[in-house]
Formats: sequence, C-alpha cells, structure tokens
Amino acid sequence: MIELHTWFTPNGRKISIMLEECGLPYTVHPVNLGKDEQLDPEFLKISPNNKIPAIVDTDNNLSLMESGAILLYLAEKSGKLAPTDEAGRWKMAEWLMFQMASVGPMFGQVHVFRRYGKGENAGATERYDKECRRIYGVMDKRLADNEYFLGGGYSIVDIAIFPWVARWNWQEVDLTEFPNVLRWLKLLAARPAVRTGWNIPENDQPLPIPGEGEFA
Ligand SMILES: N[C@@H](CCC(=O)N[C@@H](CS)C(=O)NCC(=O)O)C(=O)O
Repeated sequence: MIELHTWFTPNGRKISIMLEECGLPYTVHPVNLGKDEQLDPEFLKISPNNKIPAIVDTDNNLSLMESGAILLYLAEKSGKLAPTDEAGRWKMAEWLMFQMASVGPMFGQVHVFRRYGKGENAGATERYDKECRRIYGVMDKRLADNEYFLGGGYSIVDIAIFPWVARWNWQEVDLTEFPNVLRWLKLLAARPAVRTGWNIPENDQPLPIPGEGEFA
C-alpha cells in the first residue's frame, strides 16, 4: 500500500495522477501548505526538504521525496508507464530530467511572479516569462514529431509535465501558439485517471482546457 502525502499543486498532482493510472492501492494524507504542515517534524522524517509530494510504501517501509524519484519508483513497482528497452529508458531519464530541471522550476517562478506577485517585479516577470515560453517552444517541437514525449507512447514523462502545462492560464500563455502542446494537453485531459488525479486532495481548482471549458 502506498501512503501519499500531497497537496493539490503541480508536483503533488503528478503522483496522484500516476497512482490513478497504474492502479496501485493508495491512501491520501493531505499536507496543507497554506497551514505550513510541510514543516511538521513528523512530515520532515519522510520529506527532509519540507516539500510535497512524498510517499511511504508500507510493503517495504521505504519513504521517498522528490516527484521524479517517486514516479520512477511507482513505474518500476507497477511495471507500467516506463519503457523497458535501454534506449527508451535513457530517453525517459533525459525528458524527466528536463521536466525536473526546467519545466517545474521555471514555470513555478512564473506562477510566483506573474500570478502571486501580480507582475509587480517587472524584471523577474519578464525573465521567467521569456524562459517559460522558450520551454514551450522546445516541447512543441518535440511533440511535433511524437504523439507523446517518448516515442514508445504515454509514460511518466507526460504525467510529470502535464500538471505544469495545465496551468497555462496562470502563466498567461496562449496555447494556440504551441499547437502540438495543445493537442497533447487535450489528449491527456481526456484520460479519466488524469481527471481523477487532478482532484486529489479534493479541491475547487478545475482543470482548464482551452476551447473545451473546465473540468473538475
Ligand atoms: N523538486 C520537488 C519540488 C517539490 C515542491 O516544490 N513542492 C512544493 C509544492 S508544488 C512544496 O511542497 N512547497 C512547500 C514549501 O516549499 O515549503 C519535487 O519535484 O518533488
């Protein structure tokens, strides 16, 4: 049984979506970031960097922080959503690192400066907007030649990137400028597991899909 410690943020949603997709049994332990529950000494024992998501696998008592590591673990445990051939596994490592090092940190800064900071720091807003749009361009090019991020099909890489792109409205990005990303976003948003995972822990932040309205 997987114990999932999470909140309804892009990094948290990666893992609830993965658990819904791979079918492993799990329980949800909400960590309310608005109440600083990520700083609770009990939580720090499983997530020393005081961030969600984190998991405990009660089958072997292993605890893990860092969403990329958790996705790899769950893929291996379930035998799902990761390529098994050598080249495919390295492409998975490559694009997963791209998500962890570029998409997450840079889009996160856009959310801070554009949404929460209301554009008050013009220099930072411009810097991260520019980098965010550059990254959208990289993803659009990749998805022009591939239905999903990996040639072998739907994988943990798509799951890692999806919750960040699904916040295109917070980033004030016009997705019609990135038509391949838009196609891919709609493809993933149509998956029942993605919609269920988006709403864990239950929240009032619907999933906005351009041209298709919002889904809870
Ligand atoms: N690299 C980490 C980042 C995790 C992260 O930034 N989590 C945020 C929510 S999306 C968090 O817990 N923030 C609380 C804090 O920084 O105190 C991962 O991918 O798991």
